[in-house]
Amino acid sequence: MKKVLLMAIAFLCITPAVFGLTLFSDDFNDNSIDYANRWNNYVHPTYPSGGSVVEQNQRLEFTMYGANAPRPRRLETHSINASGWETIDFSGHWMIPATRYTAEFDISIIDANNPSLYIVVAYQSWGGPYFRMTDAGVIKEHYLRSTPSNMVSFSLRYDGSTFEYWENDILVDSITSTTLAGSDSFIVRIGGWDYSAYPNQYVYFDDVAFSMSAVPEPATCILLLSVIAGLLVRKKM
Ligand SMILES: [Ca+2]
Ligand SMILES: [Ca+2]
Repeated sequence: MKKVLLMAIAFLCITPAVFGLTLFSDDFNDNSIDYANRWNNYVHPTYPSGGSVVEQNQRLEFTMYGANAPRPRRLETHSINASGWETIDFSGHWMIPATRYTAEFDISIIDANNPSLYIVVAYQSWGGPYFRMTDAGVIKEHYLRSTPSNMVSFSLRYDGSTFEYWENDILVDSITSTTLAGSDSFIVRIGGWDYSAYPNQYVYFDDVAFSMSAVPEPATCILLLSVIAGLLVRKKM
């Protein structure tokens, strides 16, 4: 029995299996935003909030109103510890029911310990709509692209060198970036802002999750192997 276990661990150590771990998730199903364990209101240092965010219809619904000033409305996750990650992934569903006036809808992955390190995936309504990817404040992608007017799945994936944006299981765009390569805890900020005189832009989110994959540390393998080997030797003695 222990020999089988030993061989299994040895096999895993020789061909390290990547394992996935969900570190954060929210289905937004109970019609109450979970500020206690999951979310904080994001307060922009310069601009006041405009609009509202509510959990209803089993999803998270942002309504934004700029009133002729840039007014953001966003939530951000509590800090997510992802020590030892090989890849990270923020996935979920979102939709922007109508693009009009002057607004943006975005998802940011931010280093929880250094907020100047972040990557943003955004749609903007004006002059387009446009799709955009920003790396620590530098625009790396910016082109015309229709917004998802019905719920689509999304996935923001990062392996320390390439950051990908997927929609409905299709790779939309990717950038090379090492901005977050050294980060081990993250905040995800979602929502958007409006800068028009007209009321009500909307963006809805559902079933979001932050996960990481990792490979077992070689040290862990050696430790496990030596423990099992020790047990085998003791049994023979
Ligand atoms: Ca809830
Ligand atoms: Ca839901």
